[in-house]
Amino acid sequence: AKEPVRVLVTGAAGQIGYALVPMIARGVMLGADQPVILHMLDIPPAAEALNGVKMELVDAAFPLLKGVVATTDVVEACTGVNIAVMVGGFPRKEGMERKDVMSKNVSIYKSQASALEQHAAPNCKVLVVANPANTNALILKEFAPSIPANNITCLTRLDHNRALGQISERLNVQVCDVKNVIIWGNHSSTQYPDVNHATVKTPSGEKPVRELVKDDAWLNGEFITTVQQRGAAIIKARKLSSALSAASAACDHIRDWVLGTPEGTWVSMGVYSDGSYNVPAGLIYSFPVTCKNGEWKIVQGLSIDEFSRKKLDLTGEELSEEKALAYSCLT
Ligand code: NAX
Repeated sequence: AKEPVRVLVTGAAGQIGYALVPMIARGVMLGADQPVILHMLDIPPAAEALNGVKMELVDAAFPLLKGVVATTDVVEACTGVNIAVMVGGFPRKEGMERKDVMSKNVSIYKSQASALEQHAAPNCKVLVVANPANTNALILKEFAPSIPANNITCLTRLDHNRALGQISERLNVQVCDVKNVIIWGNHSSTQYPDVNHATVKTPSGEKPVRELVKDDAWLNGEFITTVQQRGAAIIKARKLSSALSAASAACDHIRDWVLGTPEGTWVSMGVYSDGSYNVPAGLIYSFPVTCKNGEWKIVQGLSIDEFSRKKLDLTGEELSEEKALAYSCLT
């Protein structure tokens, strides 16, 4: 039998946490043959609710779940973890300045970075979900210098999956037959959902999405804004932000990273930029990646037209500004 993997979920008493922990305990994230020990962290005001989640995990009698640590102590939470999914953060409240929200998250991610660096298992893989996801991940990277930069990522897989979903609905095809969309840049409304290399599996082979949709105005307009604004549309409908889709995307992100992407398929991940596609180095930016043996690699050599170039640059500029704002909070 396999040794259990320790998975940390911060903000585990929250909405996404509540959807995510049962998925992990059922093997959705790491596979149906991989035992797990869940480490759940939240803050003292949520301690009682967190304990309730722990009770439900016990009550669910998940065969793969070999233990549960539920704590408000960040060191206890981080000790020995192999995977860390960072969902906890400070949400933007009405009337708050952007800088104040950034400042709260910078201080959270700075201290959690140190705890992970000192107490996590070697080679721990980190996924930041909490917003501003890219910049929180960058702060985490800066304050955990002994964790390899390539081990620190942020979630744009939800945006990627939303793009697949929109194409599948538009063409009335199965979502599993659509692949290789790309989310470039920030997990924010400046993200660029790109279908220029996306394909659909048809009875007569793989066909480009553009050739099948036959409506560039839609693909360059409404499609992009629908994906960019989908989070807001969910809030409007549910009066709560996306939770089950975010949890599912977090599982997809870690599963593909650890177990690999299928041959010929790429996914989107927010990763530490090396200057590929002339994106400024030193940002956590969403790229198309393939994964193998637990490592991601940016897909190289894709053609970028003028329309796309502008959009890649715009979302990169926003990330550079966020980075500057985050650094200004440190002093
Ligand atoms: P909730 O407010 O329901 O849950 C957040 C939880 O984090 C709360 O239980 C809170 O007590 C806890 N928390 C706060 N500070 C903490 C700290 N220092 N350490 C540990 N826990 C802490 O929010 P939820 O709807 O679950 O969303 C969580 C985060 O995901 C938010 O930042 C949200 O903006 C972000 N999202 C990111 C997405 C992405 O694709 N990257 C999509 C979904 C989601 O909007």
